[in-house]
Amino acid sequence: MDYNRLSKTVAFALRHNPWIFELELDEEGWVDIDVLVTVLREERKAFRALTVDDLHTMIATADKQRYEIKDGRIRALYGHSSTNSIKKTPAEPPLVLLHGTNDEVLDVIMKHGLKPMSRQFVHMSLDRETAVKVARRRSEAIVVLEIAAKRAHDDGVTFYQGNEHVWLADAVPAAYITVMEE
Ligand code: HQG
Repeated sequence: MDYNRLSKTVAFALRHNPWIFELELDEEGWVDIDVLVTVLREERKAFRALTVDDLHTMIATADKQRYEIKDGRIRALYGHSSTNSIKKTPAEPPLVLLHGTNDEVLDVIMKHGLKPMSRQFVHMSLDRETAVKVARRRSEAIVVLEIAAKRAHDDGVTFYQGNEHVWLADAVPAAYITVMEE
């Protein structure tokens, strides 16, 4: 089993295009794990022998905590497209969060703030290493931004926790952003 490929297919289904598999996510993004296994078996040749155990192994061996399994259901913890309206519980963020991005969009971000773009939320991380990795997906010319998360939260910006390392927000105004590393 190619767990990396499986994770990408599950992201496609649970973050971006559930309707392609005729999946109906509930408002928190959950779907019955047996239903997901059945549709992936039917719709993807590479996964025609897929089992629930494979999904557990995929999660246990992943470099990041992208999915959660609970009470026979599975969901993506972050990364959802703006077309899927996922309800998250607001939470108090740490003092500071980081966002890695590329040099080309720095000016517009420093002027207009961080926007969710094609996703439902802006994604930020607790640690520099994650922020750098996120940024390097797109470019070598990266910047790491520091978000005054606690101050933004106290001023009314809503934050949500994705997983242990990833935090989310609807948007982050420029007033809370400084360049940490360019
Ligand atoms: C940028 C992956 C112009 C933003 C990653 C980013 C992460 C703006 C891009 C997670 C902007 C959106 C999310 C503005 C933000 N003007 N550009 N006002 N505001 N941007 O992919 O944070 O491995 O939607 O800086 O590792 O890069 O798949 O977000 O460059 O955790 O689990 O617009 O997805 O996780 O890009 O990545 P994305 P992201 P997985």
